[in-house]
Amino acid sequence: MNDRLRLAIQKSGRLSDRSKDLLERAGITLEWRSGRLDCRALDFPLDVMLVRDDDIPEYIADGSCHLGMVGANMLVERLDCRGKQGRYTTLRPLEFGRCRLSLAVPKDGPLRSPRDLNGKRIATSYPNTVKRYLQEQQLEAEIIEIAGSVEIAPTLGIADAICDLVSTGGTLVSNGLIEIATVYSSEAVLAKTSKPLTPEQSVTLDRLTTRLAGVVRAEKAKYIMMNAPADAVEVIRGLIPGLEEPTVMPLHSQRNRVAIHAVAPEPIFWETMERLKAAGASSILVVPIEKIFD
Ligand code: PRT
Ligand code: ZN
Repeated sequence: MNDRLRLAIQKSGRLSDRSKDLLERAGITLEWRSGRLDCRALDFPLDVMLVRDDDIPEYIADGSCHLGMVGANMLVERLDCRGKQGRYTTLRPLEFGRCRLSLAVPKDGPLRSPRDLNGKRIATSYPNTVKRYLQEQQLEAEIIEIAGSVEIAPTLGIADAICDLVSTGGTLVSNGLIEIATVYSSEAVLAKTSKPLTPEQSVTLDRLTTRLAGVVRAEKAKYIMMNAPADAVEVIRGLIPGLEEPTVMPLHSQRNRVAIHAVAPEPIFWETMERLKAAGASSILVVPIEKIFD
């Protein structure tokens, strides 16, 4: 069968639940059988492979998987920094798995900036990305490659600094480390192989990306409705970030007021609601959107 697409997602870890959830919300039913690392979608020409996140970039690059949901950090480390950036394209960010690859040093030590790392040792699981950063910054430091628990390296005396992923920053604090520079900002993305797809697979890919885009955009977007003075419509449009054409309808009983309905692409915060009210809006409703299909 050459019409089915093969998608790699992380088997277990920080990205796996969100990846499965996205597929499910895109209307793709997967029946996971215990012990099996591949799964055929029941109602869509898609097969999903459960693998380690480290392996996803190479599967995409060699075309053994057409698609992958993976941290952009991993694509940079495994492909871009090895001159293989042409082997894939990033189709879209997935709005989860946000983190940054940061340089960190002992809080109580003498190192304070990337310049101080000249001649020092940096422990990391991202040696290629760190090497590229050092070259760009014209710094010379020794890279100590460690598979995991990188934060312990300075305490063990095997490195002077670390370069690791940070999300809340809690792990750095617990290990007496502070960030001194961001090397790369990352989030999970949908990436596609550069190897050619069959016409059937291309059609499936279009359907899949449209659905995923609909789910990802809907997650952030809100539907907002309110009544407002007719002459405040332009002010109100300016108060809602990214708002495109709102629908403006006359109110049956109040001639100088209108109903405004619109899709807001970003979340609506309480501060915005307060500003809308100050501009004369009333009965402001903000409701979640399940899917967007353009
Ligand atoms: O078994 P497998 O190889 O598939 O999984 P893994 O253990 O290597 O990866 P996993 O699940 O930890 O991470 C997968 C991806 O999640 C990463 O490649 C990133 O794209 C993304 N991600 C987002 C993170 C984090 N946030 C994160 N905080 N990956 C790892 N961390 C770790 C970090 O290494 C550090 O140890 O969490 C710790 C720091 O967290 P905070 O919140 O204390 O700052
Ligand atoms: Zn991994």
